Amino acid sequence: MLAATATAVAGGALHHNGIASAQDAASRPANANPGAALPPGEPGKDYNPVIVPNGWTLPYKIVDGVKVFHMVAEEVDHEFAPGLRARCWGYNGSVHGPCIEAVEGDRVRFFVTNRLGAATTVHWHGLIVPNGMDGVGGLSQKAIPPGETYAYEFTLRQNGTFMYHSHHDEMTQMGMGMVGMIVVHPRGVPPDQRPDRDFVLQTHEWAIKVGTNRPDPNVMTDFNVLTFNARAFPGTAPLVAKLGDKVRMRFGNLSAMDHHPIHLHGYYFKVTETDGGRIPEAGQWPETTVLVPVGSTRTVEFVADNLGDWAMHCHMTHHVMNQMGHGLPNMIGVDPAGLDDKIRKLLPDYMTMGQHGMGDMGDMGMAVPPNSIPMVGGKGPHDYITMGGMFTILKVRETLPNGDNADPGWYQDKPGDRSLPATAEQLQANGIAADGSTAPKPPPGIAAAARPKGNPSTGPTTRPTPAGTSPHQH
Ligand SMILES: [Cu+2]
Repeated sequence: MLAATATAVAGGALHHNGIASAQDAASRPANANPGAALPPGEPGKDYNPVIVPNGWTLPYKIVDGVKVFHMVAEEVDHEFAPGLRARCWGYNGSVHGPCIEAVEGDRVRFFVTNRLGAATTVHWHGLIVPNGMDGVGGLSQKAIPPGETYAYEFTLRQNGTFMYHSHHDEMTQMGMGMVGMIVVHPRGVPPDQRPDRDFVLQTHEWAIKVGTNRPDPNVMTDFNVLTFNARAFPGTAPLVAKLGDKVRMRFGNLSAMDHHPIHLHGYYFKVTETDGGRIPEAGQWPETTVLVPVGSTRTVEFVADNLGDWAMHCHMTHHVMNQMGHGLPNMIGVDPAGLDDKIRKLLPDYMTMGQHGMGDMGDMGMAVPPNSIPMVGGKGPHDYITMGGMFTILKVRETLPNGDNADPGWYQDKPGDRSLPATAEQLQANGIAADGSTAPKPPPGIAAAARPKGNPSTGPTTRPTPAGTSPHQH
């Protein structure tokens, strides 16, 4: 695991505030002048720049020792995945806005130009800033009118993972995409203690009705496009790492209504950071799924010591589906034979779908309506991948022949390391009947009662009570 950077940071306690300062006092060296800015931190020298899959980092210039950024709020024609575009609101021509990367102690100045038709602000979510720089429309400033440029300026007194977003008509503006990530690196971390791969991923949810080309920010529950960095699988770029790399992943969530439990296969990781700061090493707990609540960031770290193509996705199963069809009737188990014949008299191409689930929906090659994508899927090395939405792949390789962050292609596993059809010899040697008849069955009392003859849907709803129990003890 990575060194606990909080203790290694010179000037790591540029701010003190309430209970936190008492708790942190022992581990965070005090700075004599909490408001003082330090010389601008430099990439390479002070930090290893982050990787933003499908995104980018906003360049800055230095004017009189201040890092100067220029953000432009504007409409953006954005592609969520090949085949699905929408007119969103973002920053500097991208959705979401670019990642802002700086170093603790930096003095930063943001010019925000509003090219939207509506007033807007930028709020620096999680950053400790002077009240008038907090970006809450009406409360801490006048919202930036269309066509105008406002300036924000403050000193970064923390390190960690934060976010920015519009804080004016939030439901509309954030629902249209006006969010982004902020990474503030600590100072004084030796290069060998920094992560080799420092990924930034922002989760979001959108409602883009099939046939439309704008997100609907008024929707409260029916989100149908779920994204990492505003891309839905198969539109998500893989996360590439080299065997042995120290990997950090920073997740932020500014979805309207949903928390996202992000699950990584092939690894366990430690949760090392929230948007409140670095978690002391003794408190970093191991997990395979990290819940990223709305309005929060979570950072996880691990060493990439397991080769392969590893799925990483939100574990809410409706969040790994794409558009179309969440309002479908439940067809699981339906025998459509007679129905299809009747309907084909009216609609010659008609075919009932979904009686075996949604797994076949992607690779049937069905035409989908204009500007929409199949509910699931992209081509995988062995079969169709029946996932969509908030799904991506961590690719860990011994060598990266295509370059550092380029997709190395599909993983070539070793003979014997992949699930294959069982051979007759295997089945016989292990005493397994391929029809399932030799498989263990539940003990009496657990097994379901045999179905009564006749119409299964009108059979008795009560089950036999196991000996010695009453029905209320189930
Ligand atoms: Cu989710």
